[in-house]
Amino acid sequence: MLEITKEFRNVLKSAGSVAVLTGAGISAESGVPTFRGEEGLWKKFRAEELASVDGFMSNPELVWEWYMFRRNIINSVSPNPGHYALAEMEKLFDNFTLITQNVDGLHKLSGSENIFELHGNILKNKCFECGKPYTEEIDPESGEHPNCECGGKVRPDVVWFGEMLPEAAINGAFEAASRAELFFSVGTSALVQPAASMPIIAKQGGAYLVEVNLEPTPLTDVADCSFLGKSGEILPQIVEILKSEKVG
Ligand code: BV8
Ligand code: ZN
Repeated sequence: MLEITKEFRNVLKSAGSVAVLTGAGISAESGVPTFRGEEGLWKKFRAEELASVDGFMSNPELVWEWYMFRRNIINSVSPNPGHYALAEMEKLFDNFTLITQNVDGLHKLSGSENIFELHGNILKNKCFECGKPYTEEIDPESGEHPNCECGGKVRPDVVWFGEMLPEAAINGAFEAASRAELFFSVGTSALVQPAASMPIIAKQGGAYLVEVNLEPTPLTDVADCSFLGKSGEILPQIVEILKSEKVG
């Protein structure tokens, strides 16, 4: 069973408002490639090159191919125990906010409710020009890249590098981070901004900061406690301890 400090145990017991930031690592055990792991490369291209306006404008076919490749994976995977643990955790606190960098929709699928998707949703499309959602089916095999009725190019409804994050999501996430008494950073290399500043804002606001990640990150030294390991194994154990404290 996971060993936790007395201090963390007390925070678990007493925390009113809790926020969690997740990254690609929480979906890794579901089979979704992360960005910086060895799978971070796709046909020798880096995510930063493909998930960008320049990348799409210079080679829409290649970028569409990458998104279709990822959509096929995401349509074939399921949430893992790490996702389900966060959905259960949400029910155990009065005030719980899930902030995700992931675009795979697995948190919603696993039952989490109060979610801010900072970087959009890979399964949705929109018009590059007018931003209108594009709801027609796009056949991945067709190699076609439809245009919106306004003539704009249709693109995946995700936030690319250099693009602003959705206002509602970013404002809601910053607000939840600043008033959190307990903040978890799970499965993220804590490099991409502005998401990576959320744990820092929480800490500056007095939150107890917990990291759950497979490897050390820039947050590890800042965190009040850091669990190095798989989120699918660690989070369920934290929830078990939380449940025993709530009952106790
Ligand atoms: C913005 C959606 C500004 C798309 C994504 C220099 C040049 C250009 C830009 C910048 C620059 N410096 C800073 C920037 C800003 C830039 C940025 O931060 N760049 C980084 C690379 C330095 N940010 C932006 O551009 C953002 N926009 O700043 O706008 C602006 C201001 C005014 C006006 C206009 C604009 C937009 C960023 C959003 C980009 N979109 N995704 C898509 O998915 O296709 S980012 C994408 O990468 C993900 O969404 C995610 O956020 C990020 C990857 O990070 P992680 O999730 O952390 O994944 P990673 O693989 O890195 O790490 C996984 C971790 O999990 C690892 O540590 C691993 O050890 C761990 N792990 C693995 N398995 C497990 C595990 N942990 C636990 N259990 C396991 N089983
Ligand atoms: Zn349009």
